[in-house]
Amino acid sequence: QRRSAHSVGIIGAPFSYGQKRRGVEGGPQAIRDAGLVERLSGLGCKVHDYGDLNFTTVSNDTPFNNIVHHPRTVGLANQSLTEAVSRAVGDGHLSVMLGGDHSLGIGSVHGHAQQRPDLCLIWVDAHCDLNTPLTSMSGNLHGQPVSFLIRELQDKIPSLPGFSWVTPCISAKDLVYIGVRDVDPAEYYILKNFGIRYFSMKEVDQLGIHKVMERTFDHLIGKQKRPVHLSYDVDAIDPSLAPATGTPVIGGLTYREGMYIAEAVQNTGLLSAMDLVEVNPKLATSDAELNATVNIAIDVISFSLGQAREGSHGKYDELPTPS
Ligand code: HAR
Ligand code: MN
Ligand code: MN
Ligand code: MN
Repeated sequence: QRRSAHSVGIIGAPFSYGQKRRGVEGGPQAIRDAGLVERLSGLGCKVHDYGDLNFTTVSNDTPFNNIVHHPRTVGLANQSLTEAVSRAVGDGHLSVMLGGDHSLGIGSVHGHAQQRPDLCLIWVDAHCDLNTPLTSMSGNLHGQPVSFLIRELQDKIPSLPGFSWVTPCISAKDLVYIGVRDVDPAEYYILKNFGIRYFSMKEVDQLGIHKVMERTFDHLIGKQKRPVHLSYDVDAIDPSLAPATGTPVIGGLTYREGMYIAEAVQNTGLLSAMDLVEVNPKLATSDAELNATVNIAIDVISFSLGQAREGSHGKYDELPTPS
């Protein structure tokens, strides 16, 4: 079957204040330089590049509770991202947000939900990013974005400076994690007590990635079709394959598992927005490490948008005949 070509809106989000390692703000540039737009055009996508957002660093951005770093700067960045994603989806594009650190998940999902309030969320990550500002041990907001998004959790979320605009936009049942293998105690408590569906690397081993995706879709879109938001943290992939990232965790997805997830999401026909985050070019110790990580990022996006390992239709309706 011929896939209908996607109209894709690319939003660069060069932002790093959701964690402490500078360099991840270089992700969008590195991913563009390696030829993202050309790859997507080659797939038949119509690409509109919105360029990079201009983020402001708020001065005197003192930590919340002496722990949570840069709350105003992170809040403001996500506020402008939410507008950008909402505009892209409103313009009729499939929104592709290039991070930047994963605190940007707040604005991306929130902006998507402005246009598609019935969306569901697939979070592919070594981490759950589910700490609240009161449970975070690192103080890094990239370990907390999902806690701001879940309705049932809101009476546990303190008001953070810079975050007054944030409204939760999904329920616990609208979310599935894939690939997790580094879960903090408070995150585990939330997973269990709020009934959040998750497939850790243990389940990937136990079930295989095919059944993991089958169960993911049964849970999220088994009863009724609705828009899918795919938030893909490159650290979900094993660090031997994608080393240039800030919080690598051994024992991750293989290349084939990582791409299978993307292909399976594409095959639902319901993908409406995605994020590719946590590529940090400065943490590559060689050109080979940088290229490997950036190429995997581009592959994840391409497979999510219609590239297929089995090949795909497009160029040939009929074979050339010798005259
Ligand atoms: N759970 C830890 C924390 O709260 C580590 C989070 C790391 N997060 C990311 N994004 N790299 O997934 O800080
Ligand atoms: Mn993450
Ligand atoms: Mn992660
Ligand atoms: Mn099957």
